[in-house]
This record gives sequence, structure tokens and C-alpha cells, in this order.
Amino acid sequence: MGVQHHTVIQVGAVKRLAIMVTPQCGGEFKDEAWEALATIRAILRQQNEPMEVTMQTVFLRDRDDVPMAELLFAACYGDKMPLTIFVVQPPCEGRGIAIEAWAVGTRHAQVAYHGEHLVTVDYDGMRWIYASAGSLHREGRTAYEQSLEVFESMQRALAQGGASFEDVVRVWLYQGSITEEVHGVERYRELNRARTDFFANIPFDKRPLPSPHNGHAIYPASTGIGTRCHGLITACMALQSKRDDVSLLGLENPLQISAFDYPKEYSVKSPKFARAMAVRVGNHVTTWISGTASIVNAETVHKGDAMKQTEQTLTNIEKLIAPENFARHGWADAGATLADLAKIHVYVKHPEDFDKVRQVCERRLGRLPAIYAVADVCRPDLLVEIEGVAFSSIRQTKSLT
Ligand code: 3EB
Repeated sequence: MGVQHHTVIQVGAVKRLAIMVTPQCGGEFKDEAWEALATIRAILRQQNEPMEVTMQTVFLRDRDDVPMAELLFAACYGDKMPLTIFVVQPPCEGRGIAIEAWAVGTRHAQVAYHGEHLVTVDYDGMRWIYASAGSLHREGRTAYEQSLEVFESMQRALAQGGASFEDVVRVWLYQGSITEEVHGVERYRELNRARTDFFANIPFDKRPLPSPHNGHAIYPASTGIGTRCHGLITACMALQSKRDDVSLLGLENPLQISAFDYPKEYSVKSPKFARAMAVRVGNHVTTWISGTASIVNAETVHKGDAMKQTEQTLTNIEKLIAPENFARHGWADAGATLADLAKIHVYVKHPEDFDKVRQVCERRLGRLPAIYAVADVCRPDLLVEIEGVAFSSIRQTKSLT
């Protein structure tokens, strides 16, 4: 079996799994990939109920392995192919592949596979919509045009699933040559300009799910990071529900200026995302934490020191999900700690920093499902970026009567 870690999240009747897998045996890519896929199957079969994978992110060392990976995954999953994105970011452990997957128990949940770019999951009066889009570089097309096109294709996929962008909770953006300048403008800045223009037409200030907002639109939580492939690979997750105990909360970080308020020196049009998005279902809160880095206010801190950047990043996450921050945003009975993280994803800029970064993460977080991969973070001085998901419960106020 490959090296695997998974977290079981049981809320009500529906069981969910967060799975991280790295093959144990090195070798040819094909063998590593089969081992990783077989490990996921084994984990699913060990649960004492039928489970299916709904969404997965596949991290690959080599761009040339993408076509083979697509074939193997299609053969493995058949007509139950999860929403899958292939991201060229070398796994830090040195293997050719690592997989992050979400699975759900199908006794009480209905999973529908609508083709390559759309999967929907229905249970307990909730509908989760996973959509993706990708676009390779084309001669003569700008990063702005490419980014706009990708947001528009995600929108079409969502529409096919009966959803729209104002239902979106979480977005992932993997951009090739993210820090490259074309005609004097960085590609990531052009992505930000396109996202701003595209989001201007989405009523995020009137989200269908109830959400306290403090005078600003609640953008989805997000990750915006590099990939070593020529293109822009994206995925998003939306939620719809008519239940009156389901609501949303966009969180900003008390230690940071909101990304959408970053000064112009970082991007003419600021990055439109929330630092985290919390979804409350009854007494349970799931918090999707955006890619978080060693930024205080709007500035990078601990330049050149990967260890200190990791410490700062974890402190930023700690403060973001703390009860005080939830209270400040309007949910006085919610909040989480680093111990509530169900999984993390760590992006390391330089492979030689991996051991240092992992040491800090393991000391502060203990053992949890984690994937470390090499990626370009969008600012030259940022050495690490971490995203994750936290599960916590509402504090019950004891009645003394
Ligand atoms: C930062 O805090 C680091 O452009 O969607 C983190 C998460 C970052 C998401 C995005 C960028 C994005 O600004 C970079």
C-alpha cells in the first residue's frame, strides 16, 4: 500500500473522507500511479459502507506524464470519474504522483457524474456542485483572455449543474508561468484583472445562502498558485440548500489586509477572494481556508527564511479560524483551532526547504493528512503557502434552568 492518511468526517448519516496518498514504491510513473489508485480503492473498501470519490487533485512531477495519468484514471474509475484536476507540481517526497481526494458514503448521498467538468453530490437537503475548467496556452492569446475564458467555462459547467457563481464557496486556480511577465505585465496580475472584471457581474453581495456580510461582497475562498504546465487549470465548489440551518460566513484575517483591499503595487485590480469561507450545517462548521502565506498587513514578512515564514503562515491560519475571529464576523458560537484541521496542502517554492517546512508543520499540527508539493507562489519573496479545511462544532450554551 502507498503511504496514506485519511480523516473521517461523520456528520449525521453521511460519512465523508479526506484522503492523501503518495505511492510507497518508486519506479516507473505507471506503477506509481496504479499503486496510488489502488491505495485509494483499499481505503474506500475498508469503510463498512459503499463510498465513492467525488473530487480529486492529482499532483504530478512531470508534465509529460499527464496523458498517461488521464488514461489510467479513466480506466480505474470508468463511468464514475470524479471531478479531477491534474496539477504539475512535483510532490516533495520525490515520487511522480500524489493524490488528494474527497469521498462520500453513497448509502445516504447521491453522486452524479456529468462528464469531465461537472460532478454533483446530493444529501440531507444539500447539493454540492464541483466544476472545473482548463485551458492551454495559445499563441497570440493574452493571460487576461485566457483567464476570462476559464472563468466563463467554469460558469457554463456550473450552469449545467443548475448552479451559478454566486453559489461558489471555494475556487482553485493553478496558473502556468504565474510570475512570468508578458509585455511588461505579470501573468498573475492579468489573472487578477480578469477575475475582477468577471466577478463584477456576479452578485456575491446577494448570495442565495444566508450570510452575514459587513458591507462587502463575499468572494469565494481561493488558492492562486503556479503549475509547471502551459495553461490555467481551475476547479470550484458550490453549495445550494433550502434548509434554514445552512449558512455561510466569509472570513477575513485580523492580521492581514483583505486581499481585495491590497494596495495597487501588488496588482492594478486586487485579488478577489475571502481568506476563508465557513459553511454551517446545523451544529457543524466546515471552514475552507484559502491559500495562506507569510503576509502581515499586505507585506511579506521573514523574507528568505522558510521556517519563520511557515510559523507566520500557521499563526495567520490560527488567528483566522479562532473563535474571536468568527465572533468578530458575526458567529459568536463558532470557531476552530489548528487541531481541527482535517487536512492541509503545503506549497513549497524551493524543494530544499521541504524538511524545514515539514518540521514546523508537524510540530504545530501533529500528524494529519498533508501533501507537500513544489510550486511557484505568486510573489517572488513568498517561500511557502498553506491551505486546508477545518471541522468544528458549534459551542452549546448551557441553560441553567
Ligand atoms: C496572498 O495572501 C497569497 O489569487 O486567488 C493566496 C490565495 C494567494 C489565493 C488568489 C492568492 C490567491 O495574497 C497569494
